[in-house]
Amino acid sequence: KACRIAILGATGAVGRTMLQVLEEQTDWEIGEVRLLASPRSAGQTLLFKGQPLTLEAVTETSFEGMDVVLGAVENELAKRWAPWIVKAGAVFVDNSSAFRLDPGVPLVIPQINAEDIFKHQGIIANPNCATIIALMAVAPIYRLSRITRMIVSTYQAVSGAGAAGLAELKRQIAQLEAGQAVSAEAFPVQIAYNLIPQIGGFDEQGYSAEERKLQDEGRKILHDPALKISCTCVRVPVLRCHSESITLETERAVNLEEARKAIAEAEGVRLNEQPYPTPLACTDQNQVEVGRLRRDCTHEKGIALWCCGDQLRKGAATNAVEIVRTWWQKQAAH
Ligand code: 11C
Repeated sequence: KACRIAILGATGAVGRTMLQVLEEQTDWEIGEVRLLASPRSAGQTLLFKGQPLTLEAVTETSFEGMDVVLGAVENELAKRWAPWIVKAGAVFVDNSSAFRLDPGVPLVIPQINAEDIFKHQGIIANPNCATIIALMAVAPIYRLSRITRMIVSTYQAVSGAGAAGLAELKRQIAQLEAGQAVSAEAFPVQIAYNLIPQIGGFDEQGYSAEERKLQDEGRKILHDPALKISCTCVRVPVLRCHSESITLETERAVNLEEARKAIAEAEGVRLNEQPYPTPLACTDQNQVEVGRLRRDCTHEKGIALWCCGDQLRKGAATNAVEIVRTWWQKQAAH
């Protein structure tokens, strides 16, 4: 049976990437694809397998007849439409952060905790992009020995903030080249030729929302509430692909050769030490690349590494589609 899939928020950076990733699926059957967006975009078309698909304005009946709805909208809209999706009998695979920490909602990276998919009650959450990329890199090591502590610094591309973030970097560069004043709208301050150590608002401890997500979501996905994670999330003037520097401590000492082998053999991850992953080289690929593997010289059970992943693909669309595929293929097997 073919899986009927709607994309809620089909015109955004993540929604468009979801459509592209669906187009690339070959080992399971996708039936009707329905594109849902705001009334402003209704009537426009996007190509799917060479055929134009017309965007429909989302309404309370838009989800009827669908098996799955892929969510690529902000929290408020995800909350607005979730009850209607569930009522229509579709599974909502949501990329917003609205439901991620809800105990009744599985938060899933299929290569790490696929079994959680089957505990869903209508909604499955897709994790934050920086969280997915970090966990894809460290999970192979975690499987060798529990990780007790992680220190993460992220270097996050502007497209993490959607199409508006991309447009802002390009516009500011053009304005600076033309000797014009720049204005900041998508980011708190100028991003062109700059770094911004803030993604989301700060809490009372001084962590930003993005940093909190990495901590809270990482613990939930690994089923390890005691895992200590501290991070600094930084927006960098890169168009696409998040990069992360990670230092971790394991319960038992893991030697580098073991770690390398585990990373090299892990699904969805590529070990790249020739010479190292970069965001440009990892752009538009589904795999997360890991390199710069070395001993942390400050701790006997410590390992340091560097990783890059396309946050629109594995950090968002690819992971969401993999959740659907895992769920659908198991359904089909019964
Ligand atoms: C960014 N990671 O790069 C953010 C965007 O929780 O899904 C994604 C926010 C989220 O700005």
